[in-house]
Amino acid sequence: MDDLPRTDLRAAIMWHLTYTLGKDPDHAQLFDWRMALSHAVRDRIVDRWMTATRDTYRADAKRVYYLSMEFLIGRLLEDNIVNLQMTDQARAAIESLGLDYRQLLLDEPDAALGNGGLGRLAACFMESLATLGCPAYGYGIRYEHGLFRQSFLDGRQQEAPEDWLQQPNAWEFERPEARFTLGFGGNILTRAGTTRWEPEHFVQAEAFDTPVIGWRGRWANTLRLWAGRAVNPFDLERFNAGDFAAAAENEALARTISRVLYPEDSTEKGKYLRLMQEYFFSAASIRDILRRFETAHQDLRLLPQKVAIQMNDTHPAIAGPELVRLLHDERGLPFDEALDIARGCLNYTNHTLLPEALESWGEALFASLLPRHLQLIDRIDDAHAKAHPARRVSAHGDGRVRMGELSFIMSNRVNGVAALHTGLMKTTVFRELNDLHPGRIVNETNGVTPRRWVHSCNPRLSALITDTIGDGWIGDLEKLTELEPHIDDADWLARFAQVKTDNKAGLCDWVTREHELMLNPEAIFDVQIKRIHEYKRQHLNILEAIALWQEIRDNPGAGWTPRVKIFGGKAAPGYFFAKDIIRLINDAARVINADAATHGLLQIIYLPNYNVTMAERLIPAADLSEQISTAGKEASGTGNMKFALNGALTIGTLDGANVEIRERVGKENFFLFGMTVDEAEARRQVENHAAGAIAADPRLARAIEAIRAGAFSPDEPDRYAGIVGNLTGPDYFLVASDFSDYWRAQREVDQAYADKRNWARMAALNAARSGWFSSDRTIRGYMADIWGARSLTGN
Ligand code: KOT
Repeated sequence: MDDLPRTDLRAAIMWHLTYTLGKDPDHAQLFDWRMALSHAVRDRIVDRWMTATRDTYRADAKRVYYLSMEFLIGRLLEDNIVNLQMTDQARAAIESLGLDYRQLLLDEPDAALGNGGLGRLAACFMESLATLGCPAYGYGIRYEHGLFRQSFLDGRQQEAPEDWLQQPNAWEFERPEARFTLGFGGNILTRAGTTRWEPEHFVQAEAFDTPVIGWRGRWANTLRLWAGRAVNPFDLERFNAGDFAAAAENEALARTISRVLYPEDSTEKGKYLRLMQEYFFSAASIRDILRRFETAHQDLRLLPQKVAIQMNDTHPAIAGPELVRLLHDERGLPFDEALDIARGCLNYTNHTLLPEALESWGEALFASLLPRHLQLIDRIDDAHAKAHPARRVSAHGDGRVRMGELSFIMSNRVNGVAALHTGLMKTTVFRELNDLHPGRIVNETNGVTPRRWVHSCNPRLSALITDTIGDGWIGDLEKLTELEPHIDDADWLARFAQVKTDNKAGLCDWVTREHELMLNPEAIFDVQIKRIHEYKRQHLNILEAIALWQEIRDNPGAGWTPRVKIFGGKAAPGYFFAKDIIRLINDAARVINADAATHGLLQIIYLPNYNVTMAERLIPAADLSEQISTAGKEASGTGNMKFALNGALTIGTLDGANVEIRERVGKENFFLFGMTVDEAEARRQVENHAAGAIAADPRLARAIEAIRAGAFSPDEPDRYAGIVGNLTGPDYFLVASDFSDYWRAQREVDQAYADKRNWARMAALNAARSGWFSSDRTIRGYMADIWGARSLTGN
């Protein structure tokens, strides 16, 4: 076998095609070439990865452990090539082999190991941690099936299983030796003053490692995902007795633990398997963390100096009691000391204040799966009550185990993800606990990685920025402010506007190819892409579209600014109201797109199966970013940041990070509408607030009436009785009450867009002033305020 070529990428690709894939170039498919390139790229990561691990051991540096049920990483090949700064080399090598580079990149399946913002944030954080040279591990679950694939049948969402692991994953290293056996159920035995848990069922967690390389390839960390495996995978006795299915039953059961990602977002389903998943990955991770610590240290009291654990929402909250259990029951430390040590390591990020999304478990279910942990939670509660006798806040009570309270009590720091959200945490859900522990809650406003969300996804904009201010912005996004002086240069601004025009043309081509629809490239590209949820108010958007359609029909010659409304996003399969919203958008799109009277002035398209790759396509081509949640309900949003960075203007409420985006880009460059948090709260107290709003706005009344009368569902006129009933009745999310102001802001958008030059100016100011929303800045904040971690690369 020829030696593996180390420097010539083309030769390395050929080598891997032959020796890793076992393929003759004459018979290789796109898949084979993509795998060969991926392996060649991976080789270039591995040395740096091992060096980083060795450096961390040598420096005995504090390590950060990011525990997350979701890592929505998308595709990795381009990310890795970009961060190794091998783009030109890789393109040249692939083209010299007669292949199309873009097409090859797009052959990779999205790793959809997440639902939405929470999982994508974890992915951006992994990239920024590596960029900053902070020693860190991501811990999660290696779901065999990521988020379901969405299609539409007669406008209705259909769900099909996603199967990214059907083909081999080039990036991961299986670690059969890195396994932990985890127990469930069983009994608690107390003997000679010591208590031990004797579980009844066991599964193994097997590690799969993916290296994550930072910008310019200076540092690489590990994403370690756990897969469920049986302790005794095969029962020979049953097999020999002829019961072949039963012989493999153990393995099948164990594997179900890491089989599917729960397609829930901001709703909590009390699923037994879900709690098993949470314990499975948290407990395996905690054992791995302790094992690594104990290879270098004997004194467990040093743990908080060497280990910072971040719990991404409450899904890993059981890590707290598990760590206490390992320190107290298994290592013999006194309970109070075990608790102090655990609390010194743990931190918790809250991502939502929606009551239905705050995790809690019935105590019977909890006790049946984790009996010892329930006892320990009671002791944790007792210790907390003893320290704060005046007030009683507990994790376990009234027959439930509340993971938010548990996480708070077990954490050194608790953080929100945008300034407004952090403030609301202190005054609402965690008011009592905040009073007891002033200073524990801190804010770390979210951010996004500029490598993926500007440089890779928007190559035209990236080239213009680099041509203008050099490439330092990619690793230091606040440098984008250096663009500001150029905005007054008419030629520069024309180039900036041309980037958007070209990106829109590219999107039009793709939509024509994939969806056989011609979009008007002159129109405002108005984009709302995110999970479908009442609080995100996609129904407010479609109501405005319907009202606009009616108004254009009334008065076709009124000089309307053409619009293309683009929707993307999945609904949780059991969230029927959200699925109705999807169907309504599709039904309305069908009727409106077919109307000759509004043709070219208003188009609506709902793109199926929204995912990370689709976001990378849509965001660079957007003119208008829809961030229209009811004030107080969107913890932060991160799509809002991606749009602003790519030169889209926001139409939005004072919610989540919108508030901070508006402060930074300037209020004259942001289309604000809607009630504030306080106004919304007051409005809900007004009797018949929705009916009042509808009576006061004939446009809104007419749009709702069209839906009610079946204008978009003539074959089933009462199809949207649920939506109409809600909008005219309880309307908790205040769609009706915010409609008039939304309409007003949308007409301001129309007017502003008509002045092309000024629109480009506003868009450029959005891009130039949004550099603060880099996840590098966010991670620096976590390192300084929460983890006490330092960079080993001097970043
Ligand atoms: C889902 C279930 C339970 C608890 C929280 C969630 C959740 C919250 N999933 N995604 N989020 C979003 O997290 C993002 C990152 O912080 C935020 O930008 C966004 O506002 C949250 O909705």
